Formats: sequence, structure tokens, C-alpha cells
Amino acid sequence: MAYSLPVLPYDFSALEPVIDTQTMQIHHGKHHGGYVTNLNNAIAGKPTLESRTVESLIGDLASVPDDTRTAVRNNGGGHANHSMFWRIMVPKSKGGGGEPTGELAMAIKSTFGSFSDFKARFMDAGAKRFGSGWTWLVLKGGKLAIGSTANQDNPLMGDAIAGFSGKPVLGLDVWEHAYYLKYQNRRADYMNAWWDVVNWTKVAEIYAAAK
Ligand code: MN3
Repeated sequence: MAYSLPVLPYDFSALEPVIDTQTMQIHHGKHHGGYVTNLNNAIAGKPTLESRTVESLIGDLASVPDDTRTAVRNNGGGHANHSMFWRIMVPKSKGGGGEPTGELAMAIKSTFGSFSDFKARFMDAGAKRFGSGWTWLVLKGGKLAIGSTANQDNPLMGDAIAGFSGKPVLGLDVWEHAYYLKYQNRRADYMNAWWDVVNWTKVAEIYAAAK
């Protein structure tokens, strides 16, 4: 199998009370697991696709054969998005939450005015995403930008496909499957609570690598 489900870097219960244990189990095992299985099935027997990174696949969907492209878009996007999502979170007791420091903090301040202005804009993009999707902080042309995508689209897919582009620095899953068991229809409450488990150390690493 070309792709595999990454092991979570913490226990299923570690992000309580922000994200409940059952949501983590279903989200990781069933949802992300399903994207991995379906991606592998879609590209099985196509060695030129199987040998590529998922970022390379979704970043160049035009190179994927017509009969496979939609499956790679949805499931490759799902695999890439969730692989990042797990990594950029950490339990509050192990350093989650707070504010970024260093270069990333300076870039956020110079782009959005303040950390709280950045958070408000990021959550506004998530609130306005109708149905299922993601809200993103990306690096584009050397600058930070906020936007959202539908379904499992990723900014690496480009504007023509995803409607928003850039290198992802931070992504928040706003599909109902990410929050419904605990928050029901209250997406805003989920987004507000989520900041307590953001791993800014990891996000700063991703930002540095994107630059
Ligand atoms: Mn999800």
C-alpha cells in the first residue's frame, strides 16, 4: 500500500475537553482511515502515482489520469489535510495553546495587525465556509493569507481547483464530523475552543519550512 494512516502523536483522549475522545477515535480511524484506503484503491496498479508523495499528487492533479483525478482530489486531499491537522495539535498540558513566538508571531502581527485580529479572521473564514471544508493560514508569495476550501480541497491544489492557494501553515477541519458529537451545530464554539490545543511550536516549524 502506497499510503498509510499516521499514528496519532498523542492518545485519543489527550485533547479533552476541547476535542472529545470518541470524536478523535472516529475521526482518525474511520474518516482519515477511509481516505487512506480509498486513495490506495484509486491508485493501485499505477506505479507512477504510487511512488509520489501525497503533496506531489494533490499539488499537480492535472498529471493524474482523468478516471482517477476526483478520487485523488477527495481522498488525497483528505489524507494530506488530516495528516497535517493531527500534527499541529498538542494537549494543553504539553504546551498547547497560547500564542506563537518568533518570526511567525511577527509575520502574523505585521499581516493581520494582532494575534487576536488573526484569530478572528481565521474563524470568520471557517464560519463562512458553507457545508464541509477547511479554514487555512497559508504562505503565498512570501506572505501570510487566510482563506477556506470546500470538502477535502487543499490550497496546494491551486486557485482553479480549490478556489484558494498557497502553502498550508495551519488548517482547521470544519466538517461536522470534527465537532458534532460534542458541539452539535455550534461550529463557532468548536473553533473558539480549538486554539487551546494548537501546537504553535509545530506550526512555526511548518512556517519556517514553507519559507
Ligand atoms: Mn475531518
